[in-house]
Amino acid sequence: MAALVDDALEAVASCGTLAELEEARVKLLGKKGLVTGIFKGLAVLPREEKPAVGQIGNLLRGLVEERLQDRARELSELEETSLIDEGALDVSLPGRRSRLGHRHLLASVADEITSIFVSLGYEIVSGPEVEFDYYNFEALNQPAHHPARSLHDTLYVRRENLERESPEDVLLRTHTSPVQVRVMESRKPPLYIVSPGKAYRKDEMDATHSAMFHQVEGFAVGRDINMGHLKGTLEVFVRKLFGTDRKVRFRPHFFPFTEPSAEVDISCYVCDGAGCGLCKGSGWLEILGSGMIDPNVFGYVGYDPEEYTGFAFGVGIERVAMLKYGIDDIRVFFENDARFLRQF
Ligand code: 2NL
Repeated sequence: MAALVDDALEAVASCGTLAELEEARVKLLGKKGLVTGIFKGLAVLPREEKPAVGQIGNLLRGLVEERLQDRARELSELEETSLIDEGALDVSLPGRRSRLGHRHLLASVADEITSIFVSLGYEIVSGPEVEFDYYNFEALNQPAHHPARSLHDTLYVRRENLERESPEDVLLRTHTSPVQVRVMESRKPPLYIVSPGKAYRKDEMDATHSAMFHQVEGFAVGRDINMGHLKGTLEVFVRKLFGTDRKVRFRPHFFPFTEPSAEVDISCYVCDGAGCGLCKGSGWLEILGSGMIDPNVFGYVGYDPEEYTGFAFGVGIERVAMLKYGIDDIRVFFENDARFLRQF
């Protein structure tokens, strides 16, 4: 028995390569191996000898496994050293550096916009993306059947009453204004709020449309807030975002929730106002929509329109990001192709 053990351990120790070691493992521990043979032999032994021989078999198996592992470690170290000696493995080569991840372009543009308002003293508020019709439309001066409230453009989660549009209808918000309605409903002026977030429309996706998009809306409400405050604030904002060499203009517009309303344009940075493909010949690029909050909105949130006035605005993040970074297809923001994302 002692000779058997010596032979087994010698068989392991004498292996010169990992391949030889694998052969030795099969010879010793494999199905037809030496150690396995001891256990097979138990069947023909007298009952009283079985425990002792079984115990020896177990000890031998444990010992052989241990020596196999030790020898494997020695041999792979030897192989590595000889690879280095031959010059096949250059351990002085620098490692492969993994690229550091970073924020999505839309997230950093949204941050840039909200930070400008935070620097002006505004507070950031967010709210639900699944909203009641009441907060998304009704309280924003667009009651049922209002022409500006097109069923075709809204993604409904649940229609309460299919005969008529109802304020209990549940939908995916079409702008982040409902967050602001909720703030006004629960707090008293003065309020200076920005609400960044996702909004949804029932749009086919193309180069300029996406069913999910991002907005930063904001508003200021207090006593005696007037159009001059709107102009001053938004002019500062646009200058900080696009630089002081852009001209800024306010152009009359219509929104259901503001009166009067204005869109804000900057002089085209491609042609500097001369007219080109980007600005479609006008020399101007539309940046945001704004206006003085309609007194009807104050009625819904329980403010006295004789006591309070305010302005509000909405900025499309995708549009601003596309203009700032010369991107001509909105889909690249959502395809998550790393070759696009890592450019910014
Ligand atoms: C646009 C236009 C706008 C507002 C958003 C607003 C919010 C409340 C009350 C009144 Cl709570 N107005 N938001 C006002 C004017 C324009 O967004 O073109 N956005 C991309």
